[in-house]
Amino acid sequence: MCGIVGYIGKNPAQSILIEGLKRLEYRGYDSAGIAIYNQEDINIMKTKGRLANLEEKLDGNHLEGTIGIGHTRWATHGAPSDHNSHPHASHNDKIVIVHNGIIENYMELRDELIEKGYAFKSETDTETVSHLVFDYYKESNDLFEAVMKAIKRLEGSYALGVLCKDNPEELIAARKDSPLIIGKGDGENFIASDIPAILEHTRDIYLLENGEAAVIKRDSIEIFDMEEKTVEKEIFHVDWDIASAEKGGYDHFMLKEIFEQPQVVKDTLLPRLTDKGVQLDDINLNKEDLDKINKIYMVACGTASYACLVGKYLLERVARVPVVAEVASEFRYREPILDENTLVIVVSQSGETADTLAALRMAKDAGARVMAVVNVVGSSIARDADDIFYTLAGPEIAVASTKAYSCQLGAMYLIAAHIAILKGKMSMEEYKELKDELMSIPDKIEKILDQQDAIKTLAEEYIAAKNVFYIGRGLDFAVCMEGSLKLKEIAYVHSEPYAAGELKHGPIALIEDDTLVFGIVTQEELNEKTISNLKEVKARGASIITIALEGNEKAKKISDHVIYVPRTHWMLTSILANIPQQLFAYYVSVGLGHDVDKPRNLAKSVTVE
Ligand code: HGA
Repeated sequence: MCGIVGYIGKNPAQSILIEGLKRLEYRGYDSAGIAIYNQEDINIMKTKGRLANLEEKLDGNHLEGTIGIGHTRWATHGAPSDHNSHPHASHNDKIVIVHNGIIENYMELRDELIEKGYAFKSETDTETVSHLVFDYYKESNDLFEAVMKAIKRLEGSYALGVLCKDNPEELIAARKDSPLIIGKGDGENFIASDIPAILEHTRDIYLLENGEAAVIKRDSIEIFDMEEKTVEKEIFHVDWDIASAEKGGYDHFMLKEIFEQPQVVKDTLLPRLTDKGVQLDDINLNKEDLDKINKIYMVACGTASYACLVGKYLLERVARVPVVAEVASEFRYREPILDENTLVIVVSQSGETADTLAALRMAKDAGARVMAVVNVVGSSIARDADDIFYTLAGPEIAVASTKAYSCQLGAMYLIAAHIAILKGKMSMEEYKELKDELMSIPDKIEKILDQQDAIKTLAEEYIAAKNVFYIGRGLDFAVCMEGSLKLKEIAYVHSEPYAAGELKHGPIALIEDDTLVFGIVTQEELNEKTISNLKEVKARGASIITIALEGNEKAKKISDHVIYVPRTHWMLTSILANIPQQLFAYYVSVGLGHDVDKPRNLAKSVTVE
């Protein structure tokens, strides 16, 4: 997530840090800051907002020094604000750090440190790390040792850059599950969360692996593993240009984001799964509140509205409460029946979607309780909702949503389980079974991504398709909706999603020789029905690609091609079945020569009606 840049060398650090952060702006951020050591103090300047705001603050307050760290923040814990911006200092400014990632056990660590007398200035998870490093540092006065001790206590993900007031000659870096690289220069070295930040200065890079840390001086870089044993690393010489470096070597942001899904889904799900149930920190809805709720509306726009559809199917089935899923632009104008016994769940990646925000405000005015599922901390929807579920997808750059949608589905699974448990409709045994499966979802996504080449070949085979149908039943119908939208929005191919049983009520008239039909077949009790519908279109000349659970021989038999996804709990198949659809739409779009990341007529955040 977002950006880290660090420098140790002979040149003024400020401009190197600011220019490096500018190279990371494409990743999205809400605040920025730098810390520079001037041989006496580590001076920090940070601010909410754009890098231009930081530059304004630095104008006339230039930070002197040749060693420093910089950060662009995309808030995950604590709203975007000056005091939540990085760098974060320990209580006497001795240790100063920048961090990308999420410290999952920060609450426990924070309590422990408060008990020891440390005072916190921010709401971030990151500040815990600066106090923790200091706490170890004061025992030994050895910065590297203190960082190693601290990171051994951290659960979650981190890329860290650490400075210490007593050590003007070194910069410490460490990473786990958040990217961090080291750039090797001549009498100067760099750290960065991504290559473009330092490409102007060096093309010789060490790629830090998970669990590695480094002591970086002007003339040396030493890399260690968690046992503090030296790691010998090959230099990676970068010959990409800046544009492809921004995409991490992928051709498009969309593909990069598709491949980030195992990690972001893990970030969204795992910290919330405890043995006692789902732990949702920003949701205060309790059993008593739920007993009063007699209806749930799930409201969103576009892709997020398909997450709502999945939410509706799950909540009704497992929590036994009536749910209406609806697009916000309709909901807000049709005078739905809302009162204090209604729960409205709104879903929005940006948290600024105009229709969804209007629906939220209307629901609140009518006395309903509003829960929001959003990706952007501190966004308008997050601020106005009573309960919040933050998806932890990180900034999504491609206009067409992929990783944010998968995290929204993750949110639906957890919210459905949480409400079902509170209402006494899901037993602990049932939850445990679901939890085990949820924990394996990131690896299963990885397995589907391994089929990238086969899906690319399929996309090439059907690149000339003019009309594509997606059919499925139940939860698979929601998968169809998203698959069809993705193909429309990035490949500009006309496609229709249909509940498989509806086909014969009209649209089957459109099926002719070689019409491409996707069959989504992951719901065991509905498989036979959907397969019958696929037979009907086959008989009329259609070509069929089926997305089915591993081992479904019947689906394979009636299809021209089958894409298998790993078996999982019935509630969770949509997140897996959707991944091949993303890759298919992506490769059709690439094959047709479209601007994948910025499709025509579309905007990332729809802040107008
Ligand atoms: N969790 C930290 C860091 C988030 C991040 O990686 N931003 O770029 C926070 O919320 O400050």
